[in-house]
Amino acid sequence: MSKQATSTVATTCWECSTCCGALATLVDGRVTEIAPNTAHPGSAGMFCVKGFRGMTGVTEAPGRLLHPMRRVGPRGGGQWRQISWDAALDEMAERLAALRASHGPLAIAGATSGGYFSRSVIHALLLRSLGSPNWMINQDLCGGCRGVSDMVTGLAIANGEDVDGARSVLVVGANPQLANPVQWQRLKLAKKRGARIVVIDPMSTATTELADLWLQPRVGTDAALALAMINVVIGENLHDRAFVERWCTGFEALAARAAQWPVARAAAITAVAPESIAQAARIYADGPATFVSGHGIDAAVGGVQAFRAFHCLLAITGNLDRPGGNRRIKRPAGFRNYTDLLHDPAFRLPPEVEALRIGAREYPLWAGVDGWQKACHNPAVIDAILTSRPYPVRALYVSGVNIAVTYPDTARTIEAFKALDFLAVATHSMNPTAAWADLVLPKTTTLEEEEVSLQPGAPCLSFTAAVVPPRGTARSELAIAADLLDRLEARGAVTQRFMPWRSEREFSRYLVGDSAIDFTALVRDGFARFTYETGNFEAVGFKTPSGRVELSSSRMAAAGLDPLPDLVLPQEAATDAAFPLLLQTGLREKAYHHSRFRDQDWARRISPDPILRLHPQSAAQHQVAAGDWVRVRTPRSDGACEARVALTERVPPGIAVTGMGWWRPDGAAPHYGALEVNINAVLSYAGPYDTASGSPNSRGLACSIEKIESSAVPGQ
Ligand SMILES: Nc1nc2c(c(=O)[nH]1)N[C@H]1C(S)=C(S)[C@@H](COP(=O)(O)OP(=O)(O)OC[C@H]3O[C@@H](n4cnc5c(=O)[nH]c(N)nc54)[C@H](O)[C@@H]3O)O[C@H]1N2
Ligand SMILES: Nc1nc2c(c(=O)[nH]1)N[C@H]1C(S)=C(S)[C@@H](COP(=O)(O)OP(=O)(O)OC[C@H]3O[C@@H](n4cnc5c(=O)[nH]c(N)nc54)[C@H](O)[C@@H]3O)O[C@H]1N2
Ligand code: SF4
Ligand SMILES: [Mo]
Repeated sequence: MSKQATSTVATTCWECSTCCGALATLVDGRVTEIAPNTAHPGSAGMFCVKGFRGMTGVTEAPGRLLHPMRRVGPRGGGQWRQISWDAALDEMAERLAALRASHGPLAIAGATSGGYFSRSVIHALLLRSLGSPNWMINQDLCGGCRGVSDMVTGLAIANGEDVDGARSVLVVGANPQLANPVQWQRLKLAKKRGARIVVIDPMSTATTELADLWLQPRVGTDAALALAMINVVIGENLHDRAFVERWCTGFEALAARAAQWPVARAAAITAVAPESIAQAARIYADGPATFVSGHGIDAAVGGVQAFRAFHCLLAITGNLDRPGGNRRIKRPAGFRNYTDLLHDPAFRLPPEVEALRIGAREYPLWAGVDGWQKACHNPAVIDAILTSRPYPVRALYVSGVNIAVTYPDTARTIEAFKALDFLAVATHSMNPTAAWADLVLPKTTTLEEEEVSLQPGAPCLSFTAAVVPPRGTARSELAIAADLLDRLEARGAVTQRFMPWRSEREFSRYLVGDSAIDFTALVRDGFARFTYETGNFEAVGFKTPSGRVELSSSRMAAAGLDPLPDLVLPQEAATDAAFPLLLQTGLREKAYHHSRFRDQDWARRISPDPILRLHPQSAAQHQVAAGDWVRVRTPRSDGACEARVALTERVPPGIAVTGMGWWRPDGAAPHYGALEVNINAVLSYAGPYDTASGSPNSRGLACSIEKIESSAVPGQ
């Protein structure tokens, strides 16, 4: 018997943004086990099924795309021919160069998931190299409201919560039990050691069960709670006067705005008892307190204002950048985080070109020259493809995002695909987005690509190792971009090469730079700690026009928006008798990350069908029972989405709660179920939008349900 070669490689799981430290065991070059890295300062040994099964599941999937594919026949016709990388990249360069010459660089756009990933930043730099500022990220749907509020208030915390050091924890619109096992564990430990936990959520969850105090507001009314809490804090003199005087501007104005929100008014709007609001304020003010926020108050009209209200509460109670509060993001001296490159003048197009980014005029804090991540307003790009307004967009390169499933209004996204002159999609496997491409490029997975990332919460740097060589001919974003840029340069189609690196290792070394981080140790351990000082406001100031925390935001005012936080209702209520329920989308499922893992047996066993959760009372009213299939519709779209009813008293009567990301890998091309079981098929991307971030509402929408026969269900 030959001796087997066994080794263990430290890496990071990127199957969700928790970024747990992981250890991959290899036997004869094959990954046999993925386990948590207990030494990792961020995840401290926590992990989940997506890490255990998902990373290898995606990498080794039988349906994995191993070679570039070229469309044969009509777009979306499901006919493909395998081609070489040389042929694929030559064709892509040729098509992009031609469209750039005929329509200008602005006619070329890109879509990727978000600034979280280095590969997304590489994608942005590729587009900028072509001269195009038109880069779409999905963060208008994820964390963007938080990001814009954080930026204009000047906190620079992202989330930065220090649950371990907190005396009280305020959880708003987050359910870490499903979404973030590391945070969930930390919350449970905090509870055990006596920290008080306040949770704001319209629905009962495992997290609300952990709470000492649960506030159950009406959907989309959180800003009223936060303003009333500010009013209690100021009225009872519980704020941190020293911090406010030294580091904040606009306190008087904030106090005046909050004074408009006595608890009784907030109670009437939110349906939370006035004494509970006051109690929540007192608990939070008795810090150090940390603010744990989630998707429940993001991705909605009024999301930025809701976050502003909580961020102001955080600042006036002095919970900024102190142990047990919310830490500001810090980096080791000399280290560059890849997200920094988006803002670094050395990697920027001229301001007059950036000002032409789609959405820059309407949403300057999002898409403008000084916008949050300098990304487009996505629905406006879809419109530009379909209407040529404000100017034509003719080519799209989509990479590492499944926008046919994860953007609202699936039918319109698909119409846009059809209207393009050229669509390239980089992906691991065929999906409802890639199905419409002219060229499909096979991408490396998290087990096959390298990355150095900053984990501000830990705080540490994390290393993601290329644990195994790419399967087939899969390539990383960086490798694709480098080779494509060579070809574009040869065709005179490059404005300036903003992506000079030739390998992921070269890029990693560039990021680590001349910092004191020991690169070899970082690679060996999978992480590197760095010294972290809190409260050093003198040394590291606030990135606002005033150099202070702006409770009244001059940047909001300059954008023509309310400088003070206020309640902005989602503007949608179930008043139409034909659409009597309120729809909540995006409930997290343990086995899936949005549209990922849908082809994996382990995940389908855990969660075989899309589920619509109803209170038993609502089910009785609509004459449906547990296990029935229903079709969901909204007045905002012609689409429909099928799901299976589950009954639970966790959901209040009148509300229908579902997940997202459903499609059927074994369904018929080109939709693969994206128009049948995908909740975004019934959502609209046509507004209303948050006035600062441009986010649409992904919950709180009027909907109807209609029972359908199971024979109508595809795949049954
Ligand atoms: N297993 C798994 N984990 C994931 C993901 C996944 O797909 N699967 N996705 C990851 C990603 S990208 C994200 S963004 C995170 C999101 O994870 P979280 O930030 O935890 O957000 P959600 O789970 O969407 O929603 C949290 C809670 O918000 C509540 N909520 C809904 N509307 C409101 C409201 O108006 N006010 C308040 N206060 N609460 C409201 C919901 O009832 C829900 O309990 O999860 C990450 N983790
Ligand atoms: N209606 C509604 N819509 C929503 C939401 C909602 O709550 N309701 N939630 C929103 C949120 S929070 C988010 S984050 C978005 C998510 O939207 P997406 O980013 O589209 O979500 P995913 O399905 O996780 O990832 C899409 C693709 O990423 C690629 N990918 C995955 N892992 C890797 C990897 O390790 N390496 C590489 N190179 N590529 C990889 C795969 O090609 C995969 O198909 O959806 C948003 N859409
Ligand atoms: S929570 Fe799960 S999917 Fe997310 S990084 Fe950790 S192990 Fe991976
Ligand atoms: Mo997200």
